Amino acid sequence: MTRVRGLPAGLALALAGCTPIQSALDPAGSNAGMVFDLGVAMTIGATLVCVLVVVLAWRAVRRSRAEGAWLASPRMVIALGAVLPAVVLTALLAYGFVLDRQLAAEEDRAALTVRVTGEQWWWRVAYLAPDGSPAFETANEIRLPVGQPVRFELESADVIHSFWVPALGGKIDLIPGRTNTVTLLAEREGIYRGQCAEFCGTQHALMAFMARAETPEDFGAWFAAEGGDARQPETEEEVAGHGAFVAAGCGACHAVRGTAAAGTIGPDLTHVGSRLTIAAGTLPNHAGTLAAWVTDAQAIKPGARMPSFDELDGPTLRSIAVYLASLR
Ligand code: HEC
Ligand SMILES: [Cu+2]
Repeated sequence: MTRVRGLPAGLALALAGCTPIQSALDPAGSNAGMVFDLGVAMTIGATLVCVLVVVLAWRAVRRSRAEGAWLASPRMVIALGAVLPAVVLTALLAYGFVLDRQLAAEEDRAALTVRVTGEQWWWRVAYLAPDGSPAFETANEIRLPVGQPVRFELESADVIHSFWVPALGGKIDLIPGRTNTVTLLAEREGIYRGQCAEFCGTQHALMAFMARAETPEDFGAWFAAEGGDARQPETEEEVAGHGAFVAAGCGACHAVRGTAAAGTIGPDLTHVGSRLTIAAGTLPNHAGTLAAWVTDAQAIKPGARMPSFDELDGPTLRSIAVYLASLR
């Protein structure tokens, strides 16, 4: 596919801000590439029309009334007021149709389906088996194989959210009671940040996720491991942490496959230790931040649907964090 690369570097930088992992101006996939191309075409078209209008207006005020009469002639009014907009808009519409057809063709090739459910304020992620039943569940992170289109089924558990990974594709709303779909094809390995793009409540800004595009081999290995049960606690501290996890009642809301914890209110924690971030992109993921989150979730993300467990003593909290971090 051809791609327009005409954007001046300074402008691109100014628009891209400082986070290259979340930029629609640095497309890493075909869907994002089409959105980018359409954006460039519209920017160029709008600039040309704008220049034309400014030049004509300038000439009209510079000339005397008699000399400028040609601008107000019926022929000019029809040409600039009706014909030009019709031509420009029709061309854009046709271009949009072509892009739409290309996207639809990609959906037909998708072999893998991922169901993403927006929740206040995190992402439930289920990889589906070929028969459409969930093969396994995870949260707040999506992995996809480079070069293979992946179909996303987008749903919401509560209010309207919007699924957007700028480097991989356009935004699609997650609407309660309906399933929207989008197909994304990552063409470049990398870690791309996604963000809820529709205000969905107080913690909307802290509703992000990571999309990791990997080689098909790495993806296959991850897929096989992620579908399996949780790693058993081994060290003394991990065993204590698992005990404290059970005692504190975390399993009422969280599932850890292979253990008695089978809650479905919060994110699946079976392999939480292998994720890059916790609490939907709010904190990096390590034992320290896990401990902070468990003891003080309400300070870190006020209103989140998880209580702060500030009654846990230091060693207990630490053991829970070490246990969670070991769930790779
Ligand atoms: C009342 C239900 C509930 C209970 C009880 C609960 N959690 Fe949570 N937990 C949640 C919800 C909901 C989230 C998602 C919050 C968000 O990001 O907005 C969450 C998020 C998390 C995360 C981050 C997961 C991720 O993928 O980013 C961890 C880790 C976690 N909880 C651990 C625990 C531990 C440990 C306990 C017990 C001490 C516990 N939770 C008890 C509901 C609960
Ligand atoms: Cu949201």
